[in-house]
Order: sequence, then structure tokens, then C-alpha cells
Amino acid sequence: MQIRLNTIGYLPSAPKRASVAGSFSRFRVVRVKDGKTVYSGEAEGPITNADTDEQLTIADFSALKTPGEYRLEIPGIGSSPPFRIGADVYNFAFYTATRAMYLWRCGTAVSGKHGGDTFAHAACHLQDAYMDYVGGGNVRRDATGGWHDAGDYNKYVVNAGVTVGVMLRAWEDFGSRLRRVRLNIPESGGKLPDYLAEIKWEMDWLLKMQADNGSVYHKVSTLRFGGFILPEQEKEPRYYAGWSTAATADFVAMTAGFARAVKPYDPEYANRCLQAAQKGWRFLQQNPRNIPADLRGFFTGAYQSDDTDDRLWAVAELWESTGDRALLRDLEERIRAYQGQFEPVFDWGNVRNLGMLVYLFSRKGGRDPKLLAQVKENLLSVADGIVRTAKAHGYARPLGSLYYWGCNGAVARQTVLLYAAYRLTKKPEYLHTVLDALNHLFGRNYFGRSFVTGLGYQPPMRPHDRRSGGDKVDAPWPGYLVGGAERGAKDWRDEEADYRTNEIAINWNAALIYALAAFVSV
Ligand code: 9MR
Ligand code: ZN
Repeated sequence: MQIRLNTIGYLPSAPKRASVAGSFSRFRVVRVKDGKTVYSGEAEGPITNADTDEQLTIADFSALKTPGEYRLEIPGIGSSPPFRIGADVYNFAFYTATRAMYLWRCGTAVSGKHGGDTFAHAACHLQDAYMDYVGGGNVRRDATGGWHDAGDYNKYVVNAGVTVGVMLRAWEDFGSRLRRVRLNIPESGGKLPDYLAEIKWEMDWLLKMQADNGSVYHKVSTLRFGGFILPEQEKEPRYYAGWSTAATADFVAMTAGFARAVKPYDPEYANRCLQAAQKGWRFLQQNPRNIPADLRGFFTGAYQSDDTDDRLWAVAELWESTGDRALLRDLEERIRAYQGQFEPVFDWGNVRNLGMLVYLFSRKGGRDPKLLAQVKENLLSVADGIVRTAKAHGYARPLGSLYYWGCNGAVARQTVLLYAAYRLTKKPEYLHTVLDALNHLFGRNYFGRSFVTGLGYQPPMRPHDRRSGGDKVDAPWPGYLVGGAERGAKDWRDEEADYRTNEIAINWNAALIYALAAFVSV
């Protein structure tokens, strides 16, 4: 597909640009239902896109704002996939990507319909988990529940960290709308908004991951990755892996953060979370140095990284939930140690941005005004950098020419920083760059395809996902963002075996959920 644009669609007032591999002078936008030309425009460019080594011509049809379903038509090149213009274009994508978290649930049967297919599995991993590797012998201690991590069925606390953290950030930023979104999950109609109920499924599991002394086990996992079978068919024993300070700090941040979100709906649960957070924090204070998990014996995901950033996030959430002045002083010291800087690109291995944003947007008094001003300025300078990067890229990719394992997730996660800058300044260019991220992931990319299963034009059909490989349905499970090109812009293959570029993962989906949440209309 030479005409590359967002194949889900565009908000009426949003900028609308297609990147076209080829040269032309004029293009038309035609209405799908009657073939009528509703807009015609002139090509811009050509421009050189370095990371794909292409000459691209741009078709800008931002002036078209009338809701409807359209195609681009370019003489000599062809017509684009259909796309919509409408105020609600991202609602179904948000619904599907968030329900994908529900479909990831472990320890229970799940079922969902999409595109005429039913995706389902029976209750799985009900024996989670054994204590052999944490000094408890061949004894089972309950660790059922939570979400599977990715294309594999294991459960990792550190990756839960950035996932829950980004989903809670969406709640902070867009909660007034998310509150009203129905996800048709088993808890729908209960006391929690569906969005929070889905996160609570993960929190219930996380609470089981804390040991009596406050430390938190790093993961629950088989010793090796299993085959492409449905999760209930996977009978290999699963074990707790040793605790780590990074997992413990992420746990503190998640429980303290969730306590705030859930308090208006379930104060008792909020209290339980806060108690667990405080217990974890006491353990961290007694263990002030980074201690990684002992993962000997395991050949599954490691998710090990230094805990300095995790601790910063933990103190930030704990302070925001308690108002404790000593915690604020501690937090500000940690922020100063980073000169108040944000991480320009972040993922599971660096979550300090989540703490920085809590600090920045807090309504609590007592913050050092000088530090606060510095943090604000740093955020805007990082966001400006992302805007420039997207503008300089032929597909307006907010990550520029950075490619690595899971970078589609990072493209989506840039929107957390961009939206924060928008919240501070209300400058449209930040919001437009959030849209650039969605445009890219839904088709304005080298492949001209959507990177999210079940959504948009020619989405991935063979993701590295054990459920999709193990069930009898041809289509893959819906709503999942695949990792994307790794070694360079063209290095993506829609093949099941290609875990480097075609796996799915909770941290990538959470970032997609955040970006879509910014535009959910209710
Ligand atoms: O997302 C992780 C990526 O940053 C790492 O480079 C990669 C190799 O360690 O692991 C990725 O995470 C995988 C995890 O280890 C196991 N479950 C699937 C995850 C996504 O591929
Ligand atoms: Zn399971």
C-alpha cells in the first residue's frame, strides 16, 4: 500500500495527512458511499524519509472536516484504504484495546466477540504458584489472577508497574470520561467504573505477590517459555521468583496510586492497598540499595533494571496518597538528583516520569516552587523535542528513527509526556503529536498497515501470542499492539515466530490505551 494514513480515521478538527510512497501532483478525497469527490488538494514535497530511505509525497486534507467514510484517490497511484472522519473514531479502538486487557486475564475463563469470531479460553493457571525458588519448598501459595504478560503466560511485577502506572495516568488525565465507558466485563454494573475494575483484576493479583516482610516477588513463571497452546492447557508448574527492590518499589507505587483512584468507590480496598504500599515502603527503607531478583533456574522474561527510578515513583505516589511531609522532602531530593529531568523515552526499565508527573500535577501544597518550575520547564522541553522529532519524520513518528524491541509501545507512550505538556499549556501542537502517534500505529507507516490486531487496515494476522496460535479461530485475538520494527524501520514481519517484532505485551497496550483515552468521547 503506497498511500499510508490512519486507517481508523481522524477527528473532524484534527490535522489529516497521508504519506505517499510515490510522486504525484494532485489528489482527491472521495466519499465511499457514492464515490463523490468531496475534496481535492495539491501534493506537498517530495521529502526524503531517512530511516526507510524513501521519497515521500504528502497529501494534506486537514480542511476536510465533515464526518463520513472516505478514501484518498491519487491518479497514477491508486486509492487508499477506507477511513472515517468523526468525533467518535477512536471509541471502538479504545474499547477493543482496553477489553484486550480483560482477555489477558489469568486464573479465570474469558470470552469476547470481535468481527464475528468468539475468542475464549477456560480458567487457567489455577495452581499458581510454588515456593521452591523462594525458600518455601514445594508448597503452593496463592498467586492466581492478574494478566498474562504478553504472548507468553507468565506474570511479571515490574512490567505490571509501567502498565498499571500508565493506565492510572490515563485515569488521572481522562477519568471524567473514562468513568462512563462500558467495557462489558464481568464486573460491569458493579461499584467500580469498568476501567478501574479491569485494573483491580491486576491489583488483586499484585497484592498476593507481597511477602510477609513487605518485599515483593519479582515474577510468577514457568521455568521456560511454553508452547503455543491455550493457557488452560499449560500444566507446567509455575514458581515465584525471588523478590527484588525494583518490583517492591513498583508495587508500592501501584498500590499507593490505585488507592487514590479507587477510594471514592471502595474505601476499604483503597485502605488495603495503602497499607500494603506502606509495608512495602518500610521494607525498601530497610534495604536502601538496589537488589535485583535472583532469577537462577528461570529462562523466561527478566525485567531487571536499576531501582532508582522505581523508588522515585514509589515515593511520589505514596506522598500524593498520604500528604506526608517527610515523603515530599524525600521525593524532592530524588527529583533534584536527576536535575528535575524527564526521561525523553521510557518503558518498564525507567518509570521515573510517572513519579515526576505525579509531583508536577499534584494539588498538594508544600512543593519547592523553584524545583517545580524547573520540572515544568523540563517537561515542556522534552515535549518540544518530541514534537520536533515527529515533524522531521516522513511518517510523523514521535519516536523518530529509534527502533528496538517494543518500540511501537514507546511510540504510544510518548503521548503521556505530550499530553502532560498539553495539559500545562493547551498548545494544540502537543495534542496533534499525540494524534501523530495514533496515525502512525494505525497505518501512517512504512507498511501502510495497522499495528493493532483486529483494527484498521490489514492488521497483524500472526502475532506472537500463544492464545492466537493455540485456538481454532483464524483471526488473532483482537485489540493488541504488536512490538514493531526492531533493527530498523523495515524490520517487521507478521509472523508468529517473530517475537522480536510481532509479540504483544501489556505495557505496550497500556500505552495505546492512554493515547486512545485522550480522545474517547462519551
Ligand atoms: O519488552 C521487553 C524488552 O524490552 C526486552 O528487550 C525483551 C528481552 O529481554 O523482553 C521484552 O519483554 C518480554 C518479556 O521478557 C517476556 N514476555 C514477553 C515480553 C515482550 O516481548
Ligand atoms: Zn493463566
